[in-house]
Amino acid sequence: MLIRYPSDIPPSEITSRDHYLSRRQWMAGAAGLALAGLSGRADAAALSAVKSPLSAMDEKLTSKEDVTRYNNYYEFGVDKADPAAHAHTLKTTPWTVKIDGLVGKPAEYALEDLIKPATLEERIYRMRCVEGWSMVIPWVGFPLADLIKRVEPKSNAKYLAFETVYRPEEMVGQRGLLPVLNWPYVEGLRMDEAMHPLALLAVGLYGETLMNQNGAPIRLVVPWKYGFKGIKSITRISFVEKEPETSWSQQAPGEYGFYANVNPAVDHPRWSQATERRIGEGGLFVKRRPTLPFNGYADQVASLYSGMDLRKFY
Ligand SMILES: Nc1nc2c(c(=O)[nH]1)N[C@H]1C(S)=C(S)[C@@H](COP(=O)(O)O)O[C@H]1N2
Ligand SMILES: [Mo]
Repeated sequence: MLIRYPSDIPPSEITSRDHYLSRRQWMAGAAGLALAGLSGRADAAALSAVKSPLSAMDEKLTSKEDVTRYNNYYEFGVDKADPAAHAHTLKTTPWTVKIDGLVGKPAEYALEDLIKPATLEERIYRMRCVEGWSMVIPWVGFPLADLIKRVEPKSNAKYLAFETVYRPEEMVGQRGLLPVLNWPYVEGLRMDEAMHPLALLAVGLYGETLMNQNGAPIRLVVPWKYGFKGIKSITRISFVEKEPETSWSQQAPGEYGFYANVNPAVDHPRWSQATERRIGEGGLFVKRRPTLPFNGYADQVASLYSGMDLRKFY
């Protein structure tokens, strides 16, 4: 996000989706659990999910095309079209997530075993990127809090540290001599943020398993924070005592903080955060929308930060 401001992808740059999207195979092993089975398409599997009262009901969904072709996933390149073009090289079967640190049940968990006990929900959330654009995405996932409770955190576990897979041989953007970020991509949440019912581990969107460009097979979604907190393709979650490092604040500490709550009153040093462009609302005369405190989730989350100076803890 430091690099450039790509415009919308011209249709001529969009390659056939079926051509490069990888087959979702982990579903086969997990079928019959919370899952409806294969959809018959080569690249994704249908997921059954219950509707959630936590969904934003009054928003028009961003098209699936935009959600899956206009992405930030720097492990596959810095242009918005790069992840859709290059992410098929990531092998997501089998997949494990290492859970370690201050927990009663540390282990290297198979993805299926993390999903099996969960009830998958559809959660329609606004997503606001720190670059000044937004989308509305129907995720499928389960509350991060459910997973946290299952692994029995110790009382001195104050934060969660997340890590994306590090596989330069499968991720073209991790191979450069001048890395854009310190790989692997890392993120973190305070324990009370992680336990908040809105914090979601997503395994799908639009009723199907995640495509690689959206962070398959499992990624974080924290709708009241800037999009970069939503770390993709998670391989490790550590329970720790101290605030963990995060990739974007390592890269530019004056521009990206640990908290990264959506806040129209605190501008990025190089641009305003007061308004946003909703992806898909094209046209010459379409106005930018006002950005809402905590991305419109203030009623639910503002109390997490009472007494904190949000200009200091941006
Ligand atoms: N591992 C990893 N996770 C990441 C990113 C990234 O570059 N690498 N980009 C972040 C940013 S800036 C945004 S806005 C969202 C975009 O998610 P989407 O492409 O699924 O819409 O993913 C976030 N998660
Ligand atoms: Mo972002």
